[in-house]
Amino acid sequence: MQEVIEKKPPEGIGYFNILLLGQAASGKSSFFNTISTAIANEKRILEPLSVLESSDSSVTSKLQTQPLKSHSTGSTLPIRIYDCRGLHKSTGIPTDDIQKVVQGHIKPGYTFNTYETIKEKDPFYRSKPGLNDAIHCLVYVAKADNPSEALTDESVKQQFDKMRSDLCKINVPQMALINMIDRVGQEKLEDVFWSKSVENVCEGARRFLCLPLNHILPMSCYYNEIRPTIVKDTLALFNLNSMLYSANDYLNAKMKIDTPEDFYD
Ligand SMILES: Nc1nc2c(ncn2[C@@H]2O[C@H](COP(=O)(O)OP(=O)(O)OP(=O)(O)O)[C@@H](O)[C@H]2O)c(=O)[nH]1
Ligand SMILES: [Mg+2]
Repeated sequence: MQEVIEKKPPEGIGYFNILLLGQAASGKSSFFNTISTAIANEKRILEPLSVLESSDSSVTSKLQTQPLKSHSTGSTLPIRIYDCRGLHKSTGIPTDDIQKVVQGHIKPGYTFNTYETIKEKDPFYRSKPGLNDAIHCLVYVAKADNPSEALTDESVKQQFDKMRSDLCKINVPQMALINMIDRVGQEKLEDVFWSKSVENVCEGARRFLCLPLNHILPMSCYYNEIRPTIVKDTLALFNLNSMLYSANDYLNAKMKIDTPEDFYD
């Protein structure tokens, strides 16, 4: 908690921008709510974003975020976690729009249209985005019991592959949140980093997504609890902290912080 609360982006950047992307009903909005709960630390579960029972198409249709307020400091943290519509063959986001969100062209509040990309005259279109508007860490959210469920359709698979290769070109850090690990294995959640079944799932996701293992984050969100638990709060904060480290490294590299001016001469 302390590390999360104290992290600040480099000077000139207002917020760490993190984008949650993934299959419908993988728990993107639930992760946001779990993070809000852990940071607020008010001994109750907060639900700023809507979560509904599993469905094929996305409940979330907008690019949305909410301020994350710390109870202990009383202030809003410099973190924007963007939640958006999932990848899905008939109701997902156009690949171009994902690219535009990452570049900072799309403002929060925009409702995605599966069939066409955002128009430049749209009030939610930002024509000249800066680093402050762009995404600094992209997080794929997948279900632990079936991480590649969304990609069984060829058109979604193509979209995903295109998006991955575009993102690799601009070096935005990519991570995967393997959610619903409560559905795999019998171990208690506090044993998540010792669990063989969780390791197997993360290893499978690593191979499938071609990401380093320390970029694969096992998670279980609040879904049936009445009160927050220390284990879920801690896991959520631990995962958020990993995202913030990546975002911070990316910003430092982009802004050439710690790079002497003559270094590349
Ligand atoms: N068992 C379990 N269920 C979860 C977990 N996280 C979310 N859920 C449930 O999964 C369902 C979908 O969660 P959402 O947070 O709405 O998923 P989403 O990715 O935002 O979905 P869309 O907005 O529709 O794309 C809800 O019924 C949640 O309660 C988890 O860690 N474990
Ligand atoms: Mg949602």
